[in-house]
Amino acid sequence: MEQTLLIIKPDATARRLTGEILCRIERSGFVVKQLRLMRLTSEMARKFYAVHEGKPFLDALCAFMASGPIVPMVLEKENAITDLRALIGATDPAEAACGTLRYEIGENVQRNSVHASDSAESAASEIPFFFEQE
Ligand code: IDP
Ligand code: MG
Repeated sequence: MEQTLLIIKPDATARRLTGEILCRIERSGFVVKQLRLMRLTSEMARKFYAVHEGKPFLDALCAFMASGPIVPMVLEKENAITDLRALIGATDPAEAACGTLRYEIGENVQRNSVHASDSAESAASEIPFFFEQE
């Protein structure tokens, strides 16, 4: 069994899509192992997105991530990391495949509704950012 981190971003909590996203995730075979509702400061967002230091979109991304409630969660499933990336779709909702979460509910390349770890290394550092070891 593999674990990965999903975050429901502020654009989705603001539109009250948390339940719909959770429903899609559970129907796709993921087990919710840990979950919380919280707010980030932009400083915390900057630490979380340290890999993007120097990118032109980073300041706006951190302000957006601090603009409202987020729902980070640990999900478990076989091949959880790859399968969750497939379920959420491409970063830009305009380029995301039909049927993916970002295609269906993402607003634009920044306000794309969800974050998911992109590798085993990312999951291993992103899960402890939000959750104690179970
Ligand atoms: P990912 O979330 O699909 O892994 P990354 O390239 O890791 O995409 O970017 C992290 C987040 O930064 C994206 O989910 C999105 O919110 C934001 N972002 C990425 N590229 C752009 C851009 O070109 N303009 C504005 N925001 C962006
Ligand atoms: Mg990424």
